[in-house]
Amino acid sequence: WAQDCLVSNITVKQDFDRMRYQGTWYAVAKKDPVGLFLLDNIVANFKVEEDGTMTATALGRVIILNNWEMCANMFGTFEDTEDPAKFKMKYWGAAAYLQTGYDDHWIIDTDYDNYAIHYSCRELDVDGTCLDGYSFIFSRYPDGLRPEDQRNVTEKKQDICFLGKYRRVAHTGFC
Ligand code: ODT
Repeated sequence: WAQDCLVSNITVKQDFDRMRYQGTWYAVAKKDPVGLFLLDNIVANFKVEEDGTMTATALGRVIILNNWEMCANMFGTFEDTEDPAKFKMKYWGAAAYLQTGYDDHWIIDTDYDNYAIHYSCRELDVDGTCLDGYSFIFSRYPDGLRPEDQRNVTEKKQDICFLGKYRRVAHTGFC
């Protein structure tokens, strides 16, 4: 099949269930955006609040002001859209010098128990492809994906036109 890489053609998880998505996810790979922020040791924790809102916290190693290495403590709230797997994520840091923003947050695929593929396009190109975006591959286990999930994850990386653009995310215990 021919791949057009149009952001509007990217498919996301059908009937996404935020309740089952809760809990800890370890980033095992990341496609960076322009001006990357979270470097490694990235762990996200999702929660559904009593009013049904999805929220998350994330830890990750960052380098602030060129040379100051620290563990960033980040918070996010997710606004619902008409698609249950597409959110708008408002995020901020525990400290004022950390990044804040408002990004798309799409769950491309997940089986809830083992792996998840996240996608965010920050800037659309004039042709409808993504000019600046980022993506996380999450695992429920810090040491990586199960072999049986790897083929599907590779396929999804291709579907979102980020295949070959990921780097491994190390978990060394820094955060
Ligand atoms: O690291 C980058 O270069 C871009 C990502 C910055 C966004 C980090 C904000 C995290 C806010 C807390 C939410 C956690 C959910 C994480 C799930 C996926 C990654 C945004």
